[in-house]
Amino acid sequence: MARGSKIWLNGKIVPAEEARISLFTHALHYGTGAFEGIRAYKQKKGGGAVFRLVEHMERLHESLKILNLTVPFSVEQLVKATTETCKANGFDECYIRPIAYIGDNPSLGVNPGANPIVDVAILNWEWGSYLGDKGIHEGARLKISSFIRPHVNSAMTKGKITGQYVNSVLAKREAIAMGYDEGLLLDAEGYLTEGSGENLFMIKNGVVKTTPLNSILNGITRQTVIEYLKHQGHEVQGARFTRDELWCADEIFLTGTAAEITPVQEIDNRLIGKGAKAGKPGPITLKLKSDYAAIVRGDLPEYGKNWLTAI
Ligand code: PPE
Repeated sequence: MARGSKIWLNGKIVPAEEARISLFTHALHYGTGAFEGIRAYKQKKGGGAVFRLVEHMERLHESLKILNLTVPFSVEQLVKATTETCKANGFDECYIRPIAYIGDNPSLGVNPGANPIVDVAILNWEWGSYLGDKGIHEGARLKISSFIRPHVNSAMTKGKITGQYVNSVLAKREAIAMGYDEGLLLDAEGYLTEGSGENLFMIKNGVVKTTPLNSILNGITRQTVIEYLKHQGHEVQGARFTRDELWCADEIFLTGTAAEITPVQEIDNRLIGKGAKAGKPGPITLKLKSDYAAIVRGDLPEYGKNWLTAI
């Protein structure tokens, strides 16, 4: 995966090897940062564009508000910085990682003081299928994780906060070590929440359900998919469900910027779907997957007129 040779750091584009940070960085010790994951795509009409860039930068601002940190750059400045960074790296299509964190702060300790130093960087790299090429085409194999999504008063679920991702790393590595592609986390009461880095949808008898917002990240891909499915005439419910309801679904898919639309083949050694179709991506998932690929490339203009920011 090629990395961009340039990084945007606190307002300037610099060579990646010069963008170095101190071991006294508060966020390294305590996870006091927030980040985003964004994708840019080559457009049908030529050139590249960033998908839902404004919404991602607004969520970054909200994550920093949750951390009670002051962001030194406006959403508009960050939007401009992102397209400039992609341009500087010569990428039409790439993954984009903005990150804002408490830097080399005068006081290193849990208490960062009244006005901690917040540094902001934007990185680019090329990133293929998040759950592997087999996962994106044939469907991913998932396992209910032994790790749970922390209680809503322990993890601030609306924030994409760096320190909180330790839980995701544990769940992901456990799933991989057990031979699966991804782990699904339950909440403290035993209901499904999401994957280590994706939101979760299930379809049964034509009704689409996705886990409610209480304990999940409010995924931007999830919002896109809900809007798309409603527009296609599907009923979409934000509803809690258990693992046994999930096992018996007709179709399951994961959504996320990195994961895009990834069909699910199997959960806990049970193939999803019935009869000859068991373990194969279902019709709603397949159409969504190809339409999503078209939407992000500006090839289905009836969706999201303002979702693409040209590079
Ligand atoms: N839940 C979690 C926990 C999550 O990390 C993501 C994104 C989502 C849901 C989907 O959100 P959205 O991208 O807005 O649709 N995960 C990002 C990071 C993945 C990583 O390994 O790092 C991503 O997809 O970019």
